[in-house]
Amino acid sequence: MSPTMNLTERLLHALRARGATEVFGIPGDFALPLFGEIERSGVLPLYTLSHEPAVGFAADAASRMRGGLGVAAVTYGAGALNLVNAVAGAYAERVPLVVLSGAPAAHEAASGLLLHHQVKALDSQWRVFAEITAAQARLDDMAAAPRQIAEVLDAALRLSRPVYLEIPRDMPARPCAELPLLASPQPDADAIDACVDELLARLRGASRPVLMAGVEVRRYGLEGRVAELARRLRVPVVTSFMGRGLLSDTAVPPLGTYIGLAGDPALSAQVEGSDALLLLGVIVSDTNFAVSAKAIDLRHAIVALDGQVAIGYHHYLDVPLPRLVERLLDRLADVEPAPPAAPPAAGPRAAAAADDAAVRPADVAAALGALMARAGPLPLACDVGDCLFTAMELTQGALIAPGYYATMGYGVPAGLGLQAATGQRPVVLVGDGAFQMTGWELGNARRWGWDPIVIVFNNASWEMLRAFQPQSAFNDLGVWDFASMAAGMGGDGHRVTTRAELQAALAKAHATRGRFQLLDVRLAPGAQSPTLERFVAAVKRLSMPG
Ligand code: TPW
Ligand code: MG
Repeated sequence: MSPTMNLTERLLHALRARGATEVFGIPGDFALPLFGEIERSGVLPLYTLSHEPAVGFAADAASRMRGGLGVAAVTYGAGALNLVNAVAGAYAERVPLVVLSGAPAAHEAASGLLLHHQVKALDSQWRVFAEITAAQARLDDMAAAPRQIAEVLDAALRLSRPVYLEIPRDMPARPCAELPLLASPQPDADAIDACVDELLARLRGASRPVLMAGVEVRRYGLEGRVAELARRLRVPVVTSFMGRGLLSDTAVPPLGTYIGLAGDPALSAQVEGSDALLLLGVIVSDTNFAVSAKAIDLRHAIVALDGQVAIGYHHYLDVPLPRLVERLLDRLADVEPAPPAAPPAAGPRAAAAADDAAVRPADVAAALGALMARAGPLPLACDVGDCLFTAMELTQGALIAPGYYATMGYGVPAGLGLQAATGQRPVVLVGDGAFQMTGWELGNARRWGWDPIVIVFNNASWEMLRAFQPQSAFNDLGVWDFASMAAGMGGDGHRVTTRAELQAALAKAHATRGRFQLLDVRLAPGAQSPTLERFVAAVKRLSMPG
């Protein structure tokens, strides 16, 4: 007999067994008993933050960076509904994020009175989350709860999508039986074989095959296996926008990141001219394909995504990516793998200049590239804005960013989540507009022992929007003095206007541990990264009639 555990303890052990290493959260009265049990049991550390969007982004980042489940705990109504955008982003970008929400107890719901935090009906929140999660359960029946927890958490990992657990406030401390071990659903092996046959025939008949690795390769922990596959298939490898950084430490370092018209023209031509483009776990979207979705003829592509494979017009409906990759490797067991390739030259092409010229985004990429070349790679957590295009100019360091769903506000909380989950010190790249949304969360860093290096691309502007619509005055944000705010939040601020100051501040920040370091980089007005300039030019060209 296993020792008696309560519902919260069972849940936390189940989360830990599926890779979770911490819980991020903000309590409320409907969630106080749950939070009380999380703290008392000590099974996983609990990190509270200031605003629920950050709770979601931090938990998302923790999962993206280390694999396994991310966990966000909130209260019913006002708390949970504040989390919606972050969970939607996790759904869109395939992150197995677990939402734990407190809720009214059954007897409270039966009182006939409206409860505080209630929207329209008591299950309004449930219905909102059903739309943006892949599995849901309300844990209000202790006989059913063990199986429900196992099913929902297993689904999160299997589907690599967020899930939702609602925990009425009278349940967290109730005794709970052990969770069952559930068998995972078995797809039809013959169908997978047929798919593999067709896929290999298509590749063998091609003269210009290319393999593009996407975000699901990381989510399912397949990097090493896909590298092996590429060596045996002897096809050139690139990554998608969302997959940037994938395979860089393997024997088949990618030729680069495909970003269509915004990227390297030779690489784009190779991808778009391929007669057998194998897209492994690539989210096929306009950002991933950086405005040239039409340049890729999907009829000549092989798309493995979301548990399905499409080869031209043939669709195989139940082929999970891990099974597909394993079966392909089985078939290629006798093939001699290609010898390991040398990694491509690291770092951006521009040298990191240290003079009195005003800083441009490309200088930030160059300075970071030089720092990483000197001191080793640092993981990047990136927001949406020109900082994300600038990150594309850096080849070192792992990157987490909402590259497809493109929500602002991700960078700072993601950096905190990354450090909580892995212990690694992150570099956060964030625009001034995005920093205004969630930058405040840095105030939590000292309490939890985190010390990210935060680089604010301060251009007093929603510059990405201005790039598309220069005539609008509403994109002006005015100059905020972020450097001065750092001290009050427990960190060090550095105001940077020249390239020499950038080098000096970055070196100082890197050498200072134990306090967050904020570089308030005052960019030259109107300065954009080369990648954003190409992106905007391409979009304008494409949207011109004729
Ligand atoms: C939650 C729409 C996309 S880019 C952008 C906006 C408002 C401007 C970003 O300004 P920032 O960076 O951070 O100063 P930069 O380099 O362009 O100057 N609300 C959310 N997400 C998105 N994507 C938007 C609005 C948007
Ligand atoms: Mg800006």
